[in-house]
Amino acid sequence: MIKKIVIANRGEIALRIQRACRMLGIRTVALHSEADRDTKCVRLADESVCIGPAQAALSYLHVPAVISAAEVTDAEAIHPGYGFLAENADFAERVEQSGFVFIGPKPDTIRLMGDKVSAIRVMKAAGIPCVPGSDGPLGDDDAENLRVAQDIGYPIIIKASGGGGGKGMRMVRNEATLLNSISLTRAEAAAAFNNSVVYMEKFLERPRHVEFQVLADEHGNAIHLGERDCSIQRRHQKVIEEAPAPGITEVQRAEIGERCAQACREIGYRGAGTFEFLYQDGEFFFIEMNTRIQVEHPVTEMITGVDLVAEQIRVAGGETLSCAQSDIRINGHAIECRINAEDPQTFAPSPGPITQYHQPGGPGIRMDSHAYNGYVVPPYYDSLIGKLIAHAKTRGDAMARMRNALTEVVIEGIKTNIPLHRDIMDDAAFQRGGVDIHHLEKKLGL
Ligand code: MV4
Repeated sequence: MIKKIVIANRGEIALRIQRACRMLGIRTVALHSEADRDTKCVRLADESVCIGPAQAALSYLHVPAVISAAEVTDAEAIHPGYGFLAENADFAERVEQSGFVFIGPKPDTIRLMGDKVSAIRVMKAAGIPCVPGSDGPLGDDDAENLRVAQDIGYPIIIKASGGGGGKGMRMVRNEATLLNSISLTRAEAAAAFNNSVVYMEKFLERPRHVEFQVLADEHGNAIHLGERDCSIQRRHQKVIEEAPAPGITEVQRAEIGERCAQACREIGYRGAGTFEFLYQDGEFFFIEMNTRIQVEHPVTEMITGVDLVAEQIRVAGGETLSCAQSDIRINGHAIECRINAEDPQTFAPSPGPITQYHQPGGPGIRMDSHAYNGYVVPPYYDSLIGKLIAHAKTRGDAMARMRNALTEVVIEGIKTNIPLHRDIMDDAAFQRGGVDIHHLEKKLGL
């Protein structure tokens, strides 16, 4: 049994992890930088440790400082949250070598999924539908690469195996630019990820981003919790997510979801995970797997009633999942708006003191935020200051509750993207549901 957990993160997710710990009767150690002393997570923790200066590289990303904090507080486990060290296999390995539980998958699983070529290879072998592509790394044979692209059919996309989340990709419309694009992507990948391996996929022109949530324990149990639609994004930053994904049938959900759960059993997956798909013309195409708890996990929690962070902690401690697939029912619809401290027009970060803060409420409203009256948003980290989640029986009612909550919420002193969220709730195509990944950028005129 885990009795004390180090929370190696900040912001809203640190608070979310702390709440799950309290539900499980686990004591918490809040790690923080010098810039995050006056935070709710630090105030509410049983213990706290300052691990370094404001810059993340010297605090939240500083592996020896994080592990030392676990040692001096005599904790059993480390929860990495998302971002920072969450998908760093070397960190997970050092956590285990130091005698602590890493709350996440095995280091080798993180490493396997971090390499996109190997992730696609294992998922294809496990029966997950993938994008037609090179089925492995591209070699140095120009004629062969031209042939591979010809067989797939243009347009194609070159991706770095060490990339992901939008970094290290290049779209190619015809064979005139193929070889040059491969060289450029290779060089960028070598510089950015210290890994020059690239691969090729058919480029999908108008996909939606639909991802499946899974949970697995060390005893061979794995379940899926349905899917989320994350297509409302700008420059690879998600803005709004919802669950279930509009238009996905129960049959599709059961089929793809069960394949994801089966893949987890086959690879010995442990903890929470997400299978990312592109969805176009009624078909799912796997692109990547995330091995962390995700920002948008609350929409899945709202429609399933499962506490995903608590399940992560339970299975990390060697317990079995608290629910079987037959216990999972999709109940209604949930939408999440990411509230960022940024200019709603230019998207420039807007750090500084919050002079007035009032959270919205009412039936079906949840706000996950570390902000409070007088909180100063530091300039050193991402600009996410909260997540507003609306849940209701139908998608239309969830949108109505969201619109109310967006009217009710007060955040003054800094700029936020709340006006953008109000615009999107009033967008006719968003209201119909099922817009593609380009919709928001087109609407914004980018
Ligand atoms: C693609 C694609 C079209 N076709 N792959 C971008 C992030 C990374 N996770 C994968 N990405 C894409 N891969 C093929 N074969 C279009 C994107 C893409 C995208 C995907 C999901 C969410 C937003 C996106 C924005 C631009 C491009």
